[in-house]
Amino acid sequence: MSETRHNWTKDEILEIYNKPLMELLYDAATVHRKHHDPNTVQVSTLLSIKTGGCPEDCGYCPQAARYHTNIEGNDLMTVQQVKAQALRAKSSGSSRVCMGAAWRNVKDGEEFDQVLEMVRTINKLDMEVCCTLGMITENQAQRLAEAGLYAYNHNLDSSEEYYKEVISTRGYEDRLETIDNVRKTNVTVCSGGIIGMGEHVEDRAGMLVALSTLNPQPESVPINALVAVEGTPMEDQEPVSIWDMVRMVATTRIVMPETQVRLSAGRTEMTREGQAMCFFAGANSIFAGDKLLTTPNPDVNQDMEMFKLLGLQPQKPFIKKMQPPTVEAENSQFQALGEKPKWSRPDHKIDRNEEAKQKAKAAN
Ligand code: SAM
Ligand code: DTB
Ligand code: SF4
Repeated sequence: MSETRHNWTKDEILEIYNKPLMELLYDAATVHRKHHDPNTVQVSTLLSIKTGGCPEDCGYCPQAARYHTNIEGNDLMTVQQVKAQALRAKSSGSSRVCMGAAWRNVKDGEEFDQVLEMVRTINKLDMEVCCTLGMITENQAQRLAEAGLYAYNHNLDSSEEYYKEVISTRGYEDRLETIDNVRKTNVTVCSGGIIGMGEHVEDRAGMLVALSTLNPQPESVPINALVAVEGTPMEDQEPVSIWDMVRMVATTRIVMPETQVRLSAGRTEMTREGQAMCFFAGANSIFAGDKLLTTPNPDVNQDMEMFKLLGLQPQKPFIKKMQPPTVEAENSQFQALGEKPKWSRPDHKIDRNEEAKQKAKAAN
């Protein structure tokens, strides 16, 4: 019988997070080796299939059109480009590809059809395929499932309270609704967040309450350290300390014992010793390749050297769940509905975002 609990409280999670470090590490490592092979780490590759120009105002994100960052925007990639990149990732040891698009939400039409074809193509390469495309309806989630999507990433990012300080163009309930739409299909849920955005430890615990009380819990939880990008309202945030990262990973592992915990953005700032502590504390996945979506990431050869040093092995795909069958487009049960989903647009402004907009205007 599963020992996974779905009733964690904020106080309980804070108590775990604040334990003396050696005790926290020991507890997390004990849970980790009970549910996972401690010497195996999944290697995933990120592909930014549509970059920049996003209408949202997520305060951390270099792809938001309103923040004048130095990233190169791109229209949707072709299926052939995506296939070539996925094959390259597979040959350098990746078992999972995560395709990201700088969209607020998915719209039915040619571009979504093209993404469905990308999903079918990568699934046929025997790799886990994940997408992160913004908000989706249940019908869109079903269409992705039929195309063979293995996972959908949609982060809660922080606690419900702090979320309002970071994003004003959508609400926490919109995020939960998309996660719920994914849950109605056989696609697995990937949802986590970012630390180092100026939130309190209580917000980190609040996010872990929101994730761990989902039933079932997300199969995958990425923990990102903020990459503070010039031009975003968070450009001046101090890098998050490795000790906070280790505590966050360990606490995530303890409250979500079966999930894949992903040591995600921010690894360029971490030493090998720091990352080794994160693996010991229960992280069992990394994103490899010299770029995340738009920001730098360690070189894959450096990562493979680290794996060798630590005796870690890259994980094979489809360990937790069978490979999903791919339904060809002509046999699909689900079609474009062209529905107009009712996503919310909360009625508030974020001072820090307003300042960033003014600064960008003045600079032009
Ligand atoms: N547009 C989609 C959405 O927001 O759901 C998908 C792409 S979005 C870039 C995916 C995730 O990347 C965000 O939810 C956030 O957690 C993470 N992310 C974006 N910018 C980041 C940054 N500067 N540092 C750390 N994580 C970041
Ligand atoms: C996630 O939680 N982290 C990844 C993945 N899911 C899509 C994205 C990190 C993006 C970091 C900023 C950038 O490179 O643009
Ligand atoms: Fe757009 Fe996603 Fe970036 Fe928010 S995180 S601005 S929704 S690309």
